[in-house]
Amino acid sequence: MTKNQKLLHWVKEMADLCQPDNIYWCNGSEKEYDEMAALLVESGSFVKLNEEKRPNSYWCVSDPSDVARVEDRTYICSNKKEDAGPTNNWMDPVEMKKILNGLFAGCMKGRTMYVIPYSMGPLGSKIAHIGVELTDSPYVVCNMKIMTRMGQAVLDILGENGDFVPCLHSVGKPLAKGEKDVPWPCNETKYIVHFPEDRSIWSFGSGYGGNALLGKKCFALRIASVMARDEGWLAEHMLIVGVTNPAGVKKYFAAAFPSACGKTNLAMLTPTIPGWKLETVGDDIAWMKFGEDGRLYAINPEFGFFGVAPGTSMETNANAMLSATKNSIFTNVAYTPDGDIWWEGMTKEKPAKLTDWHRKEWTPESGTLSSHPNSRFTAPASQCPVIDPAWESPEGVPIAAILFGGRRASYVPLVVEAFDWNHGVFLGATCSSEMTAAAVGGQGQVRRDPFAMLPFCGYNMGDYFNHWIQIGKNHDNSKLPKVFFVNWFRKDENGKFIWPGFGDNIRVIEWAFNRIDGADTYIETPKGLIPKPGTLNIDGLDITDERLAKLFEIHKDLGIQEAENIREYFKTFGEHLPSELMEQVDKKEAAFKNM
Ligand code: SAT
Ligand code: MN
Repeated sequence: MTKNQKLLHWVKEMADLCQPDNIYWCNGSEKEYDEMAALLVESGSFVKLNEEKRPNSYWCVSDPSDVARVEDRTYICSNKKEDAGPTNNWMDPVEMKKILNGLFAGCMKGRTMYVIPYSMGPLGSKIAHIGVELTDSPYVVCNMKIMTRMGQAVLDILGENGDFVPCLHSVGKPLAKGEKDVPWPCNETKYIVHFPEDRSIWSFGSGYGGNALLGKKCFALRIASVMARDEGWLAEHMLIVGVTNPAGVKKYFAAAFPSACGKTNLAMLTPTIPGWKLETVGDDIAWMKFGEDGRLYAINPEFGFFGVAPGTSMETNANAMLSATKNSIFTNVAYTPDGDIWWEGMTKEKPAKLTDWHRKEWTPESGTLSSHPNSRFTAPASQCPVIDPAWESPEGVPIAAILFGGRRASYVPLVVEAFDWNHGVFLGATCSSEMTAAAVGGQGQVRRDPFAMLPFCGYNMGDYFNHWIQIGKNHDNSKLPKVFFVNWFRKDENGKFIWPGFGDNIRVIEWAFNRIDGADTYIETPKGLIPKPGTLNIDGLDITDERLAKLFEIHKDLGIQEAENIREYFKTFGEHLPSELMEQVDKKEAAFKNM
């Protein structure tokens, strides 16, 4: 248990508000997990998978209305609207607290309030931070057990006076006396609210993913980005990988990509070129603080993967598949007659019969998707076959390079290296992706997603850009990571991808790896440094020099046009935009004009 007065007071206060029937403090043991899962099986929320096929694993489907993060219901309630900035929803914190106090009053009646003390990052690491989530969802408890280090060990570290981020969560469905629960309780009304000045989180009405597992996007990105700004570090939406070259030299990379750009695949990539090795530290979030040697050290604050299931297969990402062979939870995928799970893309051949994510019988003739496009596996990171030996190191791993990426069919080269730190910040700030036909906004339209942080920055994005600029001003630039921008998705005039992608992306990483050591393998362009012809390793690839050149083609007119588009985009941040970034636009435009 705990003697932490702040925690004890807060739990009491929240229990008085939410009025649960019981309060249960999670100890984090396996026994507790099994009991919680058994409870969920009994209530019809979980189905235990065939023990021989997938040991200690469960299938679960959500309410069809509660399937993804709700960005339009997500708020940053800073005292001043300006501090939330133009990219976040804002409401006055006093107003919002009134609304929330109303919604949370009595919202846990008939349920148990679970207290989940959790550490984001290895226990006791100087880079880690502690949160405590109060929730009335045993599904959340089970997922938090996989996604974070949780339980009594965290309370021990918290001690009597330690600080934590309070995270209150309710599915928002109190039970009347004798009322039978539904398998996936939730509420039509949803609020995912962050108070950056209090460093607290209130989430109501959803039980799914980032809405409910509050350690992830809510704490590790939105609240942590504010902490990082105030304390001089970085909380980023980045994977972390260790890359070892054939000579046995190892370097760590962090990388930020908007969604649907192959981030999870890169995090667990199987290299196609001999002698190269890639190991996973994290697949989604990086916390980076400066070490005494002036270098930036990163931890993965998470303990598991909450990965998108559809499209994941032994061909596209064997390491993700192998991570989820046991001790995992599957949400909104399909259930097979022999007690296992399946999703679109897992195997070439579709199973003859399934139970789909609506719990309806499904056959290939059904003409519907058996699994929701945002269906997920929750799997322990320790089960990843290529997990990095240092992934739990409390000191973190030294980051040698940062990659930004996007999905752009034209114009953006396969890889460019930033001229310097500020240019790197510019590349991060201008991250963008073309939307696919399925997404609102229309095909080909470019959506800016700076640093892949658009829905995850807990303060004014202009100030966030400035925080990155200040990092460069306040630190020895020779020790800062080198910055690169990559685009695996350039297409030819027939709409076909030019670059093979997947495991062959290691070739781009090889070039970057050697550039970190100062290899003379670049030429300068207005967009940045690109590989000198002949220096990108294409051994064994079926690609002509002509097609390769297409991957790096730049156009004067498009360059000038893009500079103008970025200038307009930057203006949306008004006075919060650091002048250094406008200077970058001017430089880029001038370089293109001189081309
Ligand atoms: O639902 S989560 O926010 O946890 C995952 C994601 O959207 O990337
Ligand atoms: Mn993510």
